[in-house]
Amino acid sequence: MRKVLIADDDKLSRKLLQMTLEKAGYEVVAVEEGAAAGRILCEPGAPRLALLDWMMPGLDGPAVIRVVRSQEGMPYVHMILLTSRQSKDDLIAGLEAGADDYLTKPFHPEELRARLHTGERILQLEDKLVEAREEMRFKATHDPLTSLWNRSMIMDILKREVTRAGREREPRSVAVAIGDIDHFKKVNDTYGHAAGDEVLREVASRLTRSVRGYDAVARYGGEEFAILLSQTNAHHAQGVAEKLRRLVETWQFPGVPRPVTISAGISTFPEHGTTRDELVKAADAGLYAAKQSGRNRVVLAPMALKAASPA
Ligand code: GH3
Ligand code: MG
Ligand code: MG
Repeated sequence: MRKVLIADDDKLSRKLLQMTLEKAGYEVVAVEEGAAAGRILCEPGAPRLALLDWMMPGLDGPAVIRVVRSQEGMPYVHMILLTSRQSKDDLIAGLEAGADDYLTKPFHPEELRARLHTGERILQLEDKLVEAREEMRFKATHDPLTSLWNRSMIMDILKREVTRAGREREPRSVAVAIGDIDHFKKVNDTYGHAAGDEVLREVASRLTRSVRGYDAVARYGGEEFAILLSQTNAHHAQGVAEKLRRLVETWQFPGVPRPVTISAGISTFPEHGTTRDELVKAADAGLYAAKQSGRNRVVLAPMALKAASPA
């Protein structure tokens, strides 16, 4: 049922409003002062429609509106001021406080219902807009096939994490792992692209399930994955990557008779570099070495890389 909040200190007017709205099918929450209205409208699951009397003891209508509008991250509330004031200056002040609409008392029941319908239409549009924005945000930061973070997002996350780790008095270690499916082209060529896609999805889901909630897993390229392990040293990162490698190796993908394997390279902050790009480059070098030495293995980036890179 649609919920609406009424705030009016005048008992008769409040009862009249309540009756009219209940008759029109609304669930009514009625309060007699502004502070209660402000509190209720800021609670989770609050009514998204509100009729606020202008003049109330304590917080008046415009003050309630200001309180509600100052909250961030809340669903939009459509607020209508009830006023016996007729002066244009007053109305302008009310709208400037953030009111969406106003009704003059004594109200006309049909007009009241029509105004609330307008409010509901606006809320529906607002919800659609928020949904579309969320969807766009998801699409901009995630890979469509696996729903993992995409490359640009993991690059942002890595940069943020490395910068943060570098600021600490006692530098925290951060590990970066880059994994690549071995001979993936053959999987596609032999079993078809759809089977290849399934393998990518399953590898993605295994990687996600094997790390902690505050680690980040991304699809870094076609069949490449990047993992950020926060507060993780080289020894621990190697253990995690090794576990992931085995998890993939031992999985029998339906429709893919031969085992699917991954190779991975690992680098750690601050040992292999103090910037994101140095760490990515080092992890890539580890991956290259893993491929060169026979695949299906995890290789910690050579330390020589840092010594060789310009300061
Ligand atoms: P290596 O062990 O050296 O990594 O060999 P590889 O065959 O895995 O590497 P290569 O780079 O030669 O081939 C990668 C393949 O990944 C080629 C490309 O068609 C496939 N690929 C990339 N993205 C997708 C995708 O979204 N779906 C599927 N099915 N295949 C993909
Ligand atoms: Mg590959
Ligand atoms: Mg590759």
